[in-house]
This record gives sequence, structure tokens and C-alpha cells, in this order.
Amino acid sequence: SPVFNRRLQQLQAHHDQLVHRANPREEAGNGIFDRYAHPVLTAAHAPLAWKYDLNPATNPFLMERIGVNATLNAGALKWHDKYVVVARVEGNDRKSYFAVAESPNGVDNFQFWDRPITMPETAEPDTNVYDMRLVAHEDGWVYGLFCTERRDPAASDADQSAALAKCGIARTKDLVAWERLADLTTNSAQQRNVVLHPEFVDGQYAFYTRPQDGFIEAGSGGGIGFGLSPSIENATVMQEVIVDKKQYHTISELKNGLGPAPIKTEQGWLHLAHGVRNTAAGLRYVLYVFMTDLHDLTKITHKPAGYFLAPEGDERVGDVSNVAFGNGWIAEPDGRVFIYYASSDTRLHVATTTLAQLLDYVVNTPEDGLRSATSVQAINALVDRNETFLG
Ligand code: M1P
Repeated sequence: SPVFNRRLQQLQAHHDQLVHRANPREEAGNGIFDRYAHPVLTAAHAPLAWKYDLNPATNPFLMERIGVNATLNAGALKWHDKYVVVARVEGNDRKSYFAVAESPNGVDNFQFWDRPITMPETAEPDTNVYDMRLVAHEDGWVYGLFCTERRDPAASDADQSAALAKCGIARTKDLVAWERLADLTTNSAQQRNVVLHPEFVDGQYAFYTRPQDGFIEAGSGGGIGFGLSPSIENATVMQEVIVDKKQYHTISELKNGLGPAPIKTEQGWLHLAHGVRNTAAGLRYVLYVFMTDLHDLTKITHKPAGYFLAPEGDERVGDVSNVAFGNGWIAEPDGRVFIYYASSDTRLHVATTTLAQLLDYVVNTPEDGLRSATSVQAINALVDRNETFLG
């Protein structure tokens, strides 16, 4: 029909233009990282074949049959010379699933592979899966650790929102076929933001965890934890040491969680995480960076005050406004670092920097003195040093 043909042409042209759009770097950043003009992945990047019945006989109006609502919180990996993200794609039905998108340069031309990932389930089916951390482990597998959410079996019929969050674990050699392993067992009732350390520690698999009491509230637990498991097939972390706890009147007052697996540097392990505080306008999620000791992975050696990246401009508004969330980054052998972060649970962005800049940032940014007076002291110390240069 003419309607079908006209719409198909328009849809294809629009999609084509979107996925091939150049993404210029924004000028005058903060010297720590650069932002880019456009998100790298939006709901509109989803292939038309995922959404439309393209048969004119069964879909004469060329109506959308299956909607895509958002693309967010992606794991990332350099894969055969391509920059690859495994995005959390959320449908109009609120269910999330994983899908691989690749780019030749890491900042634009991201295109989804033909189909989303078919993630096998365990004997206890997942209601929702999201926020994959991709890790190329030294055992030779690529692991995807993600949140698996199921209805709380103890919830009454009247309560249709109580959920149990656990860490799902899957591994792959090609990012297409995934082997699902048992969910991580820990002492905590709820786990989100679990990350696999890329190396063995004392011959064991090492996990960063985020124990919490409730689905939303960290409660008496919380903080970024660390623990070991002798096996990955039936991973069990019996003891979690808190590496970075939530703290009063900081960006992580309510809770925090690790982003991607850390990057190994000569000075220590570099971490990207998110911190959450409560406000009259709801929760505010920002990203922060810290470094742990090369040998004692539970010891923080450097932690700049405050946030590294907060949602800005259009990033501040979306399905869950005032959120920056990052669970994927790629460190290149030449020192460039690509940080993939989502804004307001709606779309995915990239920020670029270098290892040298991140190290300078993490080592030389003042730590949080935890009081207004210490913040002023830090400024005064800087102004004192600057007087020599202001002439
Ligand atoms: O809505 C903001 C984020 O909330 C959760 O993060 P956390 O477990 O730290 O509270 C997750 O659902 C995450 O996907 C989401 O972006």
C-alpha cells in the first residue's frame, strides 16, 4: 500500500541517518574528560526488524508492534578492533534484555547486531535482567555479570513491586552464544552491581559486590564489597569486606555501587563507580573514581572528593531523571579510555579521556574533608599556591 511504502522509506532513511551521524567532541571540557554532542545509543537505534512487522499483507499501516523504550547501562569491550557495548535495552513492556552494538571508533556509528542476546535462564527464570558488566577474565572466558530480578516470593498479592535482586553470571567466547552459570550466592538478601575482577586473586575468582537489605535501600549493609570464590560455576562469596562504604553528606550518602571492572595501572587499580544521595527531587546518581592498592584490593589509596561526572543539560531528564550510571569502559593500549555512561535511565553516551588524565585526576584531586570548613581550606591552599602564578 502507498502508506506502507511511504512509511518504510521514511523509517529507513531516519534510522540510516541516525546510526551514521557523526558525533563531534564538545569543546572546552574540564580537562579530565571530553563529552560528545550526541548520545551513542538511543531507543531509536534499535533495528526496524525488532519493532515492525515488515510484511505489507499483515501490517498494512506499518505499525510498530514491539516498542523499544530506552537503551542504557552498557558493559563495554574492545572486540576484534571494534568498540562493542552490551547495552541494556528496555522495551515498552518494561522488560530489559541485552543487545550488542558495535562501532568502528567508539564515539559514533554504533549499530546493533541483528538480534538481541538470547540469554539462557537458570531453573528459576529471571523476570528482568539488566546492567551487564563485561569482563575478559584471565581464565580465557568473557563473562557477563548482570542483575537478575524476580518477584519476592514472600510478597503478598497486594504487593506487586517487592523484588529480589541477585547477580546472574554468564560466559561466552563470541558474544553470541552464552553459557549461563548459577547465580552468585552471598550472605546478603539482595545483590546488584556485582563485578568480576579480571584476574585471579589467591587462585580464586574475585568479586566486587553491593550487599543491601532491601531492593532499593542499602539499609545496614551497603557499600562496595569484595570477596572470593573458589569456583565460577557455582560462585559463592561467604565473606564480603567493604571496600568503600556509604558516608554521611557525600555523593554516596544513600548507597554506591561499582561500575565496570577496574583498569590495572602501575599505580593501582582504577575504579569507576556510582554514588547515590537522596534529595527532595528524588535520588541523584553521579559517577566517581577511586584507586585501590595493586596488591591489597580492599584498600583504597586515592579517592577524589565528590563526583567525576554528573548528569548535565539534556542528560538530567529522562525516565528516571538526575541519573548518571556507568558500567562499561574501554582502555586502549595507546592510553585512550572510552567511558560509556547512561543518562537518566534513557540513553547511552561516551566520554573520552586518557589513562594519564585519569591518574592525574585520581592522585591530585583533593580528598573529601567531609566538612564545609575543610572544603574552604582546600580552596585556600590552592589559591595560596596560585598566587605565584597570578603575578
Ligand atoms: O535508576 C537508577 C539506577 O538504579 C539502580 O542502581 P542501584 O542498584 O545502584 O540503585 C539500577 O536499577 C540501575 O539500573 C539504574 O540505572
